[in-house]
Amino acid sequence: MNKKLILGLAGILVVGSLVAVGTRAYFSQQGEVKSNVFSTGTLALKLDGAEEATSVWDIEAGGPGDEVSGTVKIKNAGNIIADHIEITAANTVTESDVAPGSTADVALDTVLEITVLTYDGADILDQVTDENGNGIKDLDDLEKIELDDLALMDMDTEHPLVMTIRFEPVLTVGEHQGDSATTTLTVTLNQDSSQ
Ligand SMILES: [Ca+2]
Ligand SMILES: [Ca+2]
Ligand SMILES: [Ca+2]
Ligand SMILES: [Ca+2]
Repeated sequence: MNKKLILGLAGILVVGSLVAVGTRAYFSQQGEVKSNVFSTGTLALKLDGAEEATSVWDIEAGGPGDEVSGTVKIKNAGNIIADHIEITAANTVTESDVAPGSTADVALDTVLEITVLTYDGADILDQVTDENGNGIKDLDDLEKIELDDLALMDMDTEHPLVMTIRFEPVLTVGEHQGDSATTTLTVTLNQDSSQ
């Protein structure tokens, strides 16, 4: 196997912003994590809306069957007690401009299988369903669902989200050579269980 799949993005950008929730009485706040590969970083959210820092993840590359994994730590860094977080994902796939990778029949995010997904050490992979019907739980499925009810009830304590992604060895083929994918995770911190 000399196929080389080079992944594209260098870092995570954590953006703090207060989310307007209309007539709702409760605060929520979102932070954005950008990377196609995880490594350790901390996403500090505050229900009072103050901005937080940026942390950077390393680039990794892989070929069919290879796995990459990492952790992002999420904490309530504010002074208002929260209840839980929700996480959504959005992917950007960039096609290679040289053959065979320039073929774009099957998007790269559909062959990047999620093999491990835990929050605070508990398996939450059950929340990801095979939305695109290709037989595996992948990053494309992740952007079609929402992870919800992930408890975050304490202050200033880091809660690790761990994800391992595998270049699914049968589905990852020549047309994915040189393609890249970027996944943006948006984490929303909610004050109340009804949110
Ligand atoms: Ca391609
Ligand atoms: Ca799938
Ligand atoms: Ca997709
Ligand atoms: Ca919720």
